Amino acid sequence: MKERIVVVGAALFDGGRLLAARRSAPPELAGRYELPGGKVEPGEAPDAALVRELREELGVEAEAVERVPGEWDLKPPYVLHVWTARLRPGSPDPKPLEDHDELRWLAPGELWDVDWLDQDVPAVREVAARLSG
Ligand code: 9L3
Ligand code: MG
Repeated sequence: MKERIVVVGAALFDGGRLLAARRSAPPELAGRYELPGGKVEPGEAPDAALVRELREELGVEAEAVERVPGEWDLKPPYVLHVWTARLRPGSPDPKPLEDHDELRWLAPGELWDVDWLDQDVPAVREVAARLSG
């Protein structure tokens, strides 16, 4: 059986806009936008990992809403799962802390205005399809 490690990415919505976060590292990914998130730790629930990653990366208090169907290959052994998420009442606004250098809130018509990581494009497409459908 092939080991897979799940990376969770957040489709974080606020007021109908989707957050896109520009990576500052590693060099081969820097400058491209992603759905923020990271690796699920051993024994950790994926939705808990998402909340933890958003707290660490953006300083927000968020909650996972639902899994977006699909699984997208990253650099082996990683695979990307995406969850929709929202800010909890009273959460600080997201700030780029350690892993990002720019954040953008994208209105539905602006989803393709940023240079998404190639690996995030199919996931964003799925998020977009569910928004419009
Ligand atoms: N990754 C790709 N798309 C994403 C996320 C959150 C992560 N939306 C890739 C980048 C790294 C690996 O997964 O190669 C682990 O992510 P991180 O822990 O560096 O954020
Ligand atoms: Mg990350």
